[in-house]
Amino acid sequence: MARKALITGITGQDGSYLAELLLAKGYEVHGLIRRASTFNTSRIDHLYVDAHDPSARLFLHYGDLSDGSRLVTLISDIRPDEVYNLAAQSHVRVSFDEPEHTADTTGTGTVRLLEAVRLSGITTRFYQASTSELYGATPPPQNEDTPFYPRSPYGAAKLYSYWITKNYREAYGMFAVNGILFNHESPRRGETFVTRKITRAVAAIKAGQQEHIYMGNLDAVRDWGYAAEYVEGMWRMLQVDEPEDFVLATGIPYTVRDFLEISFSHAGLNWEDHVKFDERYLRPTEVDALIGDPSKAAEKLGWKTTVEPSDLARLMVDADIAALNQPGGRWIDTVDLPSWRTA
Ligand code: NDP
Ligand code: GDR
Repeated sequence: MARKALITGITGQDGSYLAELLLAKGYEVHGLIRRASTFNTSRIDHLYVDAHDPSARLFLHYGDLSDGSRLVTLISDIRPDEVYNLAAQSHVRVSFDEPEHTADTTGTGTVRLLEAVRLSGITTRFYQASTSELYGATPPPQNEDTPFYPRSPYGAAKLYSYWITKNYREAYGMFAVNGILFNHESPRRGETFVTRKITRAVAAIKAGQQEHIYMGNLDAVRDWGYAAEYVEGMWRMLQVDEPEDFVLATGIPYTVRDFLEISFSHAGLNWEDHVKFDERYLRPTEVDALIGDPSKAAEKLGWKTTVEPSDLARLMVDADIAALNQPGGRWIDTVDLPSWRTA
Protein backbone atom coordinates (compact mmCIF):
# COMPACT_ATOMS: atom_id res chain seq x y z
CA MET A 1 0.00 0.00 0.00
CA ALA A 2 1.20 3.51 -0.82
CA ARG A 3 2.28 5.58 2.14
CA LYS A 4 -0.02 8.50 2.91
CA ALA A 5 1.02 12.06 3.67
CA LEU A 6 -1.06 15.04 4.73
CA ILE A 7 0.33 18.47 3.82
CA THR A 8 -1.12 21.61 5.36
CA GLY A 9 -0.14 24.66 3.29
CA ILE A 10 -0.11 22.57 0.09
CA THR A 11 -1.10 25.61 -1.99
CA GLY A 12 1.99 27.54 -0.85
CA GLN A 13 5.48 27.55 -2.30
CA ASP A 14 6.86 24.70 -0.17
CA GLY A 15 3.65 22.70 -0.19
CA SER A 16 3.67 22.54 -3.98
CA TYR A 17 7.27 21.31 -4.17
CA LEU A 18 6.70 18.82 -1.35
CA ALA A 19 3.58 17.44 -3.05
CA GLU A 20 5.60 16.96 -6.25
CA LEU A 21 8.36 15.20 -4.35
CA LEU A 22 6.05 12.85 -2.43
CA LEU A 23 4.02 11.95 -5.52
CA ALA A 24 7.29 11.14 -7.30
CA LYS A 25 8.19 8.88 -4.38
CA GLY A 26 4.90 6.98 -4.74
CA TYR A 27 2.95 8.51 -1.84
CA GLU A 28 -0.77 9.15 -1.73
CA VAL A 29 -0.83 12.87 -0.97
CA HIS A 30 -3.61 14.68 0.88
CA GLY A 31 -3.64 18.45 1.07
CA LEU A 32 -5.53 20.88 3.27
CA ILE A 33 -6.91 23.82 1.30
CA ARG A 34 -8.84 26.88 2.41
CA ARG A 35 -12.12 27.79 0.86
CA ALA A 36 -11.64 31.08 -1.03
CA SER A 37 -13.89 33.02 -3.39
CA THR A 38 -11.39 32.43 -6.19
CA PHE A 39 -9.22 29.37 -6.81
CA ASN A 40 -5.88 29.54 -5.00
CA THR A 41 -4.43 26.27 -6.29
CA SER A 42 -2.32 27.59 -9.17
CA ARG A 43 0.92 26.14 -7.74
CA ILE A 44 -0.50 22.59 -7.67
CA ASP A 45 -2.90 22.57 -10.63
CA HIS A 46 -0.30 20.75 -12.74
CA LEU A 47 -0.33 17.87 -10.22
CA TYR A 48 -4.07 17.45 -9.98
CA VAL A 49 -5.83 14.44 -11.47
CA ASP A 50 -9.62 14.20 -11.15
CA ALA A 51 -10.47 12.15 -8.05
CA HIS A 52 -12.71 9.86 -10.17
CA ASP A 53 -9.66 8.75 -12.15
CA PRO A 54 -8.33 5.50 -10.62
CA SER A 55 -4.78 6.81 -11.03
CA ALA A 56 -5.46 9.84 -8.78
CA ARG A 57 -3.03 10.07 -5.84
CA LEU A 58 -3.51 13.72 -4.86
CA PHE A 59 -6.58 14.55 -2.80
CA LEU A 60 -7.55 17.99 -1.56
CA HIS A 61 -9.71 18.64 1.51
CA TYR A 62 -11.22 21.87 2.72
CA GLY A 63 -10.08 22.88 6.17
CA ASP A 64 -8.31 25.55 8.16
CA LEU A 65 -5.79 25.51 10.99
CA SER A 66 -8.21 27.65 12.99
CA ASP A 67 -10.79 24.81 12.93
CA GLY A 68 -9.66 22.11 15.35
CA SER A 69 -12.63 19.76 15.01
CA ARG A 70 -12.17 19.65 11.25
CA LEU A 71 -8.52 18.66 11.77
CA VAL A 72 -9.55 15.81 14.08
CA THR A 73 -12.04 14.51 11.50
CA LEU A 74 -9.54 14.75 8.66
CA ILE A 75 -6.66 13.05 10.48
CA SER A 76 -9.00 10.28 11.69
CA ASP A 77 -10.36 9.71 8.17
CA ILE A 78 -7.09 9.94 6.23
CA ARG A 79 -4.88 8.19 8.82
CA PRO A 80 -1.68 9.62 7.30
CA ASP A 81 1.74 8.04 7.90
CA GLU A 82 3.31 11.50 7.73
CA VAL A 83 1.95 14.97 8.47
CA TYR A 84 3.76 18.07 7.21
CA ASN A 85 2.54 21.26 8.90
CA LEU A 86 3.51 23.96 6.41
CA ALA A 87 0.42 26.16 6.76
CA ALA A 88 0.96 29.57 8.34
CA GLN A 89 0.47 33.28 7.99
CA SER A 90 4.07 33.34 6.83
CA HIS A 91 4.78 37.02 6.13
CA VAL A 92 6.91 38.69 8.83
CA ARG A 93 5.94 42.27 7.95
CA VAL A 94 2.23 41.39 7.80
CA SER A 95 2.48 39.76 11.24
CA PHE A 96 2.95 43.23 12.74
CA ASP A 97 -0.36 44.27 11.16
CA GLU A 98 -2.18 41.05 12.10
CA PRO A 99 -0.50 39.78 15.28
CA GLU A 100 -3.55 38.02 16.68
CA HIS A 101 -4.42 36.23 13.44
CA THR A 102 -0.76 35.25 13.09
CA ALA A 103 -0.71 33.83 16.62
CA ASP A 104 -3.87 31.84 15.89
CA THR A 105 -2.69 30.33 12.61
CA THR A 106 1.09 30.19 12.92
CA GLY A 107 1.11 29.38 16.65
CA THR A 108 -2.10 27.82 17.98
CA GLY A 109 -2.78 26.10 14.65
CA THR A 110 0.15 23.79 15.35
CA VAL A 111 -1.23 22.53 18.67
CA ARG A 112 -4.62 21.99 17.05
CA LEU A 113 -2.98 19.73 14.48
CA LEU A 114 -0.84 17.94 17.07
CA GLU A 115 -3.92 17.37 19.21
CA ALA A 116 -5.78 16.02 16.18
CA VAL A 117 -2.98 13.49 15.69
CA ARG A 118 -2.94 12.58 19.37
CA LEU A 119 -6.73 12.24 19.67
CA SER A 120 -6.99 10.12 16.53
CA GLY A 121 -4.72 7.57 18.20
CA ILE A 122 -2.78 6.82 15.01
CA THR A 123 0.98 6.49 14.71
CA THR A 124 2.22 9.21 12.41
CA ARG A 125 5.37 11.23 11.88
CA PHE A 126 4.95 14.98 12.23
CA TYR A 127 7.01 17.73 10.57
CA GLN A 128 6.77 21.31 11.84
CA ALA A 129 7.87 24.18 9.58
CA SER A 130 10.10 26.04 12.00
CA THR A 131 12.19 28.96 10.89
CA SER A 132 15.42 30.91 11.19
CA GLU A 133 13.21 33.79 12.38
CA LEU A 134 13.35 32.04 15.77
CA TYR A 135 16.96 33.27 16.10
CA GLY A 136 15.95 36.88 15.43
CA ALA A 137 18.38 39.09 17.32
CA THR A 138 20.89 36.32 18.11
CA PRO A 139 23.94 36.91 15.89
CA PRO A 140 25.06 34.38 13.25
CA PRO A 141 26.16 31.74 12.56
CA GLN A 142 23.06 29.93 13.86
CA ASN A 143 22.69 26.19 14.41
CA GLU A 144 20.42 23.81 16.37
CA ASP A 145 22.00 24.91 19.70
CA THR A 146 21.78 28.68 19.15
CA PRO A 147 19.41 30.48 21.59
CA PHE A 148 16.21 31.93 20.16
CA TYR A 149 15.28 35.64 20.29
CA PRO A 150 12.32 36.25 17.92
CA ARG A 151 11.74 39.80 16.69
CA SER A 152 8.20 39.71 15.30
CA PRO A 153 4.73 38.38 16.07
CA TYR A 154 5.46 35.78 13.38
CA GLY A 155 8.69 34.73 15.09
CA ALA A 156 6.98 34.60 18.49
CA ALA A 157 4.15 32.44 17.10
CA LYS A 158 6.66 30.09 15.47
CA LEU A 159 8.53 29.89 18.78
CA TYR A 160 5.39 28.50 20.41
CA SER A 161 5.02 26.01 17.57
CA TYR A 162 8.64 24.94 17.93
CA TRP A 163 8.28 24.22 21.65
CA ILE A 164 4.85 22.58 21.46
CA THR A 165 6.18 20.23 18.78
CA LYS A 166 9.12 19.35 21.02
CA ASN A 167 6.75 18.95 23.99
CA TYR A 168 4.51 16.48 22.13
CA ARG A 169 7.63 14.52 21.25
CA GLU A 170 8.72 14.35 24.88
CA ALA A 171 5.30 14.08 26.56
CA TYR A 172 3.65 11.54 24.24
CA GLY A 173 6.60 9.88 22.51
CA MET A 174 5.40 11.24 19.19
CA PHE A 175 7.77 11.29 16.21
CA ALA A 176 7.50 15.08 15.89
CA VAL A 177 10.37 17.20 14.55
CA ASN A 178 11.20 20.79 13.76
CA GLY A 179 12.90 21.69 10.52
CA ILE A 180 14.54 25.05 11.23
CA LEU A 181 14.68 26.34 7.69
CA PHE A 182 16.48 29.46 6.57
CA ASN A 183 14.97 31.53 3.76
CA HIS A 184 14.29 29.50 0.63
CA GLU A 185 12.97 30.90 -2.60
CA SER A 186 11.97 29.89 -6.11
CA PRO A 187 9.93 31.06 -9.09
CA ARG A 188 6.91 29.98 -6.99
CA ARG A 189 7.79 32.28 -4.10
CA GLY A 190 4.99 34.58 -2.93
CA GLU A 191 5.17 37.90 -4.77
CA THR A 192 5.61 40.07 -1.66
CA PHE A 193 8.71 38.35 -0.27
CA VAL A 194 11.80 40.35 -1.08
CA THR A 195 13.48 38.04 -3.60
CA ARG A 196 10.41 37.51 -5.75
CA LYS A 197 9.41 41.16 -5.42
CA ILE A 198 12.81 42.02 -6.88
CA THR A 199 12.86 39.43 -9.68
CA ARG A 200 9.32 40.26 -10.79
CA ALA A 201 10.22 43.94 -10.84
CA VAL A 202 13.33 43.24 -12.90
CA ALA A 203 11.20 41.44 -15.49
CA ALA A 204 8.59 44.22 -15.57
CA ILE A 205 11.22 46.99 -15.80
CA LYS A 206 13.08 45.12 -18.54
CA ALA A 207 9.80 44.80 -20.45
CA GLY A 208 9.15 48.54 -20.06
CA GLN A 209 6.05 47.93 -17.91
CA GLN A 210 7.32 49.82 -14.87
CA GLU A 211 10.13 52.17 -13.97
CA HIS A 212 10.68 51.84 -10.22
CA ILE A 213 10.40 49.50 -7.28
CA TYR A 214 9.95 50.67 -3.67
CA MET A 215 11.94 48.81 -1.02
CA GLY A 216 12.75 48.88 2.68
CA ASN A 217 15.95 47.84 4.49
CA LEU A 218 18.63 46.88 1.97
CA ASP A 219 21.24 46.02 4.65
CA ALA A 220 19.50 42.90 5.96
CA VAL A 221 21.60 39.75 5.55
CA ARG A 222 19.85 36.52 4.60
CA ASP A 223 20.82 32.96 3.70
CA TRP A 224 18.77 32.25 0.57
CA GLY A 225 18.44 28.68 -0.72
CA TYR A 226 16.36 27.01 -3.42
CA ALA A 227 13.00 25.75 -2.12
CA ALA A 228 12.87 22.63 -4.30
CA GLU A 229 15.94 21.33 -2.47
CA TYR A 230 14.61 22.14 1.00
CA VAL A 231 11.53 19.92 0.72
CA GLU A 232 13.85 16.94 0.26
CA GLY A 233 15.38 17.83 3.63
CA MET A 234 11.91 17.94 5.22
CA TRP A 235 11.17 14.43 3.94
CA ARG A 236 14.53 13.09 5.10
CA MET A 237 13.87 14.38 8.63
CA LEU A 238 10.90 11.99 8.83
CA GLN A 239 12.81 8.97 7.49
CA VAL A 240 15.50 8.68 10.20
CA ASP A 241 15.24 6.36 13.22
CA GLU A 242 15.08 9.02 15.96
CA PRO A 243 13.11 12.29 15.89
CA GLU A 244 15.49 15.26 15.97
CA ASP A 245 15.42 18.92 14.93
CA PHE A 246 17.55 20.08 12.00
CA VAL A 247 18.71 23.36 10.44
CA LEU A 248 18.55 23.59 6.63
CA ALA A 249 20.53 26.47 5.09
CA THR A 250 23.21 27.27 2.52
CA GLY A 251 25.56 28.97 5.00
CA ILE A 252 26.17 31.69 2.39
CA PRO A 253 25.27 35.29 3.35
CA TYR A 254 24.01 37.98 0.97
CA THR A 255 22.44 41.35 1.68
CA VAL A 256 19.20 42.50 0.06
CA ARG A 257 21.40 45.00 -1.81
CA ASP A 258 23.53 42.12 -3.15
CA PHE A 259 20.39 40.34 -4.35
CA LEU A 260 19.25 43.52 -6.09
CA GLU A 261 22.62 43.96 -7.77
CA ILE A 262 22.79 40.37 -9.05
CA SER A 263 19.18 40.33 -10.25
CA PHE A 264 19.22 43.67 -12.07
CA SER A 265 22.64 43.14 -13.65
CA HIS A 266 21.55 39.70 -14.91
CA ALA A 267 18.95 41.56 -17.00
CA GLY A 268 21.47 44.22 -18.08
CA LEU A 269 20.04 46.85 -15.71
CA ASN A 270 21.55 49.06 -13.00
CA TRP A 271 19.53 48.61 -9.80
CA GLU A 272 20.36 52.09 -8.50
CA ASP A 273 18.44 53.62 -11.42
CA HIS A 274 15.25 51.84 -10.39
CA VAL A 275 15.08 51.31 -6.61
CA LYS A 276 13.42 53.85 -4.31
CA PHE A 277 12.99 53.77 -0.56
CA ASP A 278 9.61 53.48 1.16
CA GLU A 279 9.50 53.27 4.94
CA ARG A 280 6.32 51.21 4.82
CA TYR A 281 8.52 48.20 4.04
CA LEU A 282 10.54 48.59 7.25
CA ARG A 283 9.66 46.42 10.23
CA PRO A 284 9.24 47.84 13.78
CA THR A 285 11.92 45.36 14.83
CA GLU A 286 14.21 43.95 12.14
CA VAL A 287 16.19 40.73 11.99
CA ASP A 288 19.59 41.97 10.86
CA ALA A 289 21.47 38.82 9.93
CA LEU A 290 20.62 35.14 9.48
CA ILE A 291 23.35 32.74 8.34
CA GLY A 292 22.72 29.07 8.97
CA ASP A 293 25.09 26.25 9.79
CA PRO A 294 23.63 23.15 8.09
CA SER A 295 26.38 20.73 9.17
CA LYS A 296 24.09 18.52 11.29
CA ALA A 297 21.77 17.96 8.31
CA ALA A 298 24.77 17.21 6.10
CA GLU A 299 26.12 14.68 8.56
CA LYS A 300 22.93 12.91 9.66
CA LEU A 301 20.62 13.37 6.66
CA GLY A 302 23.16 13.58 3.84
CA TRP A 303 21.38 16.80 2.82
CA LYS A 304 23.12 19.67 1.09
CA THR A 305 22.25 22.58 -1.17
CA THR A 306 23.62 22.86 -4.69
CA VAL A 307 22.02 26.15 -5.79
CA GLU A 308 23.92 29.16 -4.45
CA PRO A 309 22.06 32.41 -3.74
CA SER A 310 23.52 34.15 -6.81
CA ASP A 311 22.37 31.29 -9.09
CA LEU A 312 18.99 31.41 -7.38
CA ALA A 313 18.62 35.13 -8.15
CA ARG A 314 19.44 34.51 -11.79
CA LEU A 315 17.09 31.56 -12.20
CA MET A 316 14.26 33.55 -10.60
CA VAL A 317 14.89 36.50 -12.94
CA ASP A 318 14.89 34.15 -15.93
CA ALA A 319 11.61 32.57 -14.76
CA ASP A 320 9.92 35.93 -14.26
CA ILE A 321 11.06 37.20 -17.65
CA ALA A 322 9.75 33.97 -19.22
CA ALA A 323 6.48 34.29 -17.29
CA LEU A 324 5.86 37.73 -18.77
CA ASN A 325 5.98 36.15 -22.21
CA GLN A 326 3.54 33.38 -21.27
CA PRO A 327 -0.20 33.75 -21.83
CA GLY A 328 -1.59 34.93 -18.49
CA GLY A 329 1.89 35.82 -17.24
CA ARG A 330 2.12 32.64 -15.22
CA TRP A 331 5.40 31.63 -13.61
CA ILE A 332 7.27 28.59 -14.84
CA ASP A 333 10.20 26.71 -13.37
CA THR A 334 13.27 26.98 -15.52
CA VAL A 335 15.70 24.57 -13.91
CA ASP A 336 15.71 20.83 -13.51
CA LEU A 337 15.96 19.48 -10.01
CA PRO A 338 19.54 18.73 -8.97
CA SER A 339 20.46 15.14 -9.80
CA TRP A 340 21.27 14.13 -6.20
CA ARG A 341 17.67 14.89 -5.23
CA THR A 342 16.01 12.58 -7.69
CA ALA A 343 18.58 9.79 -7.43
P1 NDP B 1 3.46 30.36 1.82
O1 NDP B 1 3.08 31.65 2.41
O2 NDP B 1 3.83 30.28 0.36
O3 NDP B 1 2.28 29.29 2.04
C1 NDP B 1 1.55 29.28 3.24
C2 NDP B 1 0.46 28.22 3.13
O4 NDP B 1 -0.29 28.20 4.34
C3 NDP B 1 -0.54 28.45 2.00
O5 NDP B 1 -0.89 27.21 1.42
C4 NDP B 1 -1.72 29.04 2.73
O6 NDP B 1 -2.96 28.82 2.08
C5 NDP B 1 -1.67 28.22 4.01
N1 NDP B 1 -2.43 28.81 5.11
C6 NDP B 1 -2.32 30.04 5.63
N2 NDP B 1 -3.16 30.20 6.66
C7 NDP B 1 -3.84 29.03 6.78
C8 NDP B 1 -4.84 28.57 7.67
N3 NDP B 1 -5.35 29.35 8.63
N4 NDP B 1 -5.30 27.30 7.53
C9 NDP B 1 -4.80 26.51 6.56
N5 NDP B 1 -3.87 26.90 5.67
C10 NDP B 1 -3.38 28.15 5.80
O7 NDP B 1 4.65 29.77 2.70
P2 NDP B 1 5.95 28.93 2.28
O8 NDP B 1 5.53 27.83 1.39
O9 NDP B 1 7.02 29.85 1.87
O10 NDP B 1 6.38 28.35 3.69
C11 NDP B 1 5.84 27.13 4.20
C12 NDP B 1 5.97 27.11 5.71
O11 NDP B 1 7.34 27.18 6.06
C13 NDP B 1 5.30 28.27 6.44
O12 NDP B 1 4.84 27.78 7.68
C14 NDP B 1 6.43 29.26 6.68
O13 NDP B 1 6.16 30.07 7.79
C15 NDP B 1 7.58 28.30 6.91
N6 NDP B 1 8.89 28.78 6.56
C16 NDP B 1 9.13 29.29 5.31
C17 NDP B 1 10.40 29.67 4.94
C18 NDP B 1 10.69 30.21 3.58
O14 NDP B 1 11.77 30.80 3.42
N7 NDP B 1 9.83 30.02 2.59
C19 NDP B 1 11.55 29.54 5.88
C20 NDP B 1 11.19 28.94 7.15
C21 NDP B 1 9.91 28.58 7.46
P3 NDP B 1 -3.53 29.88 0.98
O15 NDP B 1 -2.85 29.52 -0.31
O16 NDP B 1 -4.98 29.60 1.02
O17 NDP B 1 -3.16 31.25 1.46
P1 GDR C 1 11.73 37.25 5.82
O1 GDR C 1 11.51 37.43 4.25
O2 GDR C 1 11.18 38.36 6.62
O3 GDR C 1 13.18 36.89 6.01
O4 GDR C 1 10.80 35.97 6.11
P2 GDR C 1 11.25 38.72 3.34
O5 GDR C 1 11.62 38.31 1.97
O6 GDR C 1 9.90 39.28 3.56
O7 GDR C 1 12.31 39.80 3.91
C1 GDR C 1 13.71 39.56 3.86
C2 GDR C 1 14.45 40.84 4.23
O8 GDR C 1 14.27 41.80 3.19
C3 GDR C 1 14.01 43.07 3.78
N1 GDR C 1 13.29 43.92 2.82
C4 GDR C 1 12.08 43.68 2.33
N2 GDR C 1 11.22 42.65 2.51
C5 GDR C 1 10.05 42.67 1.84
N3 GDR C 1 9.20 41.64 1.98
N4 GDR C 1 9.70 43.70 1.01
C6 GDR C 1 10.53 44.77 0.80
O9 GDR C 1 10.23 45.68 0.06
C7 GDR C 1 11.78 44.76 1.49
N5 GDR C 1 12.84 45.61 1.51
C8 GDR C 1 13.74 45.09 2.32
C9 GDR C 1 13.20 42.73 5.02
O10 GDR C 1 13.21 43.83 5.93
C10 GDR C 1 13.96 41.50 5.52
O11 GDR C 1 15.05 41.89 6.31
C11 GDR C 1 10.80 34.85 5.22
C12 GDR C 1 9.40 34.21 5.30
O12 GDR C 1 9.31 33.22 4.29
C13 GDR C 1 9.17 33.57 6.64
O13 GDR C 1 7.95 32.81 6.60
C14 GDR C 1 10.32 32.62 6.94
O14 GDR C 1 10.16 32.03 8.21
C15 GDR C 1 11.64 33.37 6.89
O15 GDR C 1 11.79 33.93 5.59
C16 GDR C 1 12.84 32.46 7.14
